[in-house]
Amino acid sequence: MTSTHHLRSVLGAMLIVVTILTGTGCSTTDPATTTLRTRKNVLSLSAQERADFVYALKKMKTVKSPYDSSMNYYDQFVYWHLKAFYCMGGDMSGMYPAHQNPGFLPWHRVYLDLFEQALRSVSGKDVTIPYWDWTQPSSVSTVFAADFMGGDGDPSQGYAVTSGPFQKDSFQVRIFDTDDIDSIFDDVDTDPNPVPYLVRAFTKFKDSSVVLPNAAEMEQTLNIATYDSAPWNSSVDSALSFRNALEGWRGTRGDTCEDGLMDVIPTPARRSQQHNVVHIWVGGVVPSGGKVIAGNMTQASSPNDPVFWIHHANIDRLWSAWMKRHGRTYVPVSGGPMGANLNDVMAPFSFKTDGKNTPASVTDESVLGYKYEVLP
Ligand SMILES: [Cu+2]
Repeated sequence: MTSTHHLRSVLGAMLIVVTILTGTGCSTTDPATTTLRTRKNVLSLSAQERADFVYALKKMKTVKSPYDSSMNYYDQFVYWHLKAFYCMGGDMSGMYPAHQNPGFLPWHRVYLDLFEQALRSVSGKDVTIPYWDWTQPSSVSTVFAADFMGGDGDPSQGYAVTSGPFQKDSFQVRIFDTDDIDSIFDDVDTDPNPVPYLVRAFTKFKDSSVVLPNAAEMEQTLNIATYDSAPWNSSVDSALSFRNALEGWRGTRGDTCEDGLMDVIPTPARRSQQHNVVHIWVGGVVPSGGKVIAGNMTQASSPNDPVFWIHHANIDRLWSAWMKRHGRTYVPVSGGPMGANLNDVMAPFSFKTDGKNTPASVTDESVLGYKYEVLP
């Protein structure tokens, strides 16, 4: 009795201390928000956090996929992303609603969350996917440091990545775009480049170069008041579509199925923006060995390059930032491409038993258990 009473007194005293602590300075006392995982800016990571993230990424290559035992867990995600560009049944019906439509943001949100959960389970570490805010000029040297994503490709070795944890012979690429798949982001013909290592050609786009989006361009995108508009594809006027402006297809005349792959019909003035241009900036399109090749980030199988994850965490963060400004609204409710309507189940995520596989179910990222360190 005495010991129970004593315990109660101790607990009572602790509660008072906790109340005082939370009462001073900390504005939120909602227990639900205190348990959210935080996706941090890459610039905020400690050396240990960088090492843990790298460890988890590499561990994914050593574990079998629970969805398909013929491939490893990392490659499962690459395969889903590549398959999202296939025209199912010869037209665009039945495709995964991952690109060139309103589902771009919710599809990648579910996809990244599944990947984050996988990173945590295979590594046993408390990791989240950090975000790369490419509008911060100082971010480039941190992202591509030798203890994180490694550096640019080496032109004398076919633009192979030869530094950092994912360098040639340390990180194997196994899922390749098929022969018919061209560089997806700016409609340029590239030769198939099925090499088992990462390829990067920073800033190089044929005989010109590209730059990362700046803060003013990001602001302009975040201020577009409408989430998306008909015809719900890559040809929507960016003034009427935050999604299309952020995805970066400005200057296309729509989408088509060509050689079994979803493609865009370009206008002469076309130039990729925002999300797309970051893919091109990392991967590049370059002459190499008598061919024109695209780096991994410029291909449909872009998640082969781990930079994909930190880039897309930032895209997901910008969606959250947009909703903070304009409300948690999503369109279309109906009448859009299959899988991209508000309550459609997004393929291939029908296996999820938690119901978090429709656009409506994930507009609030906290239901997936995470938040961002800072929203612009
Ligand atoms: Cu994607």
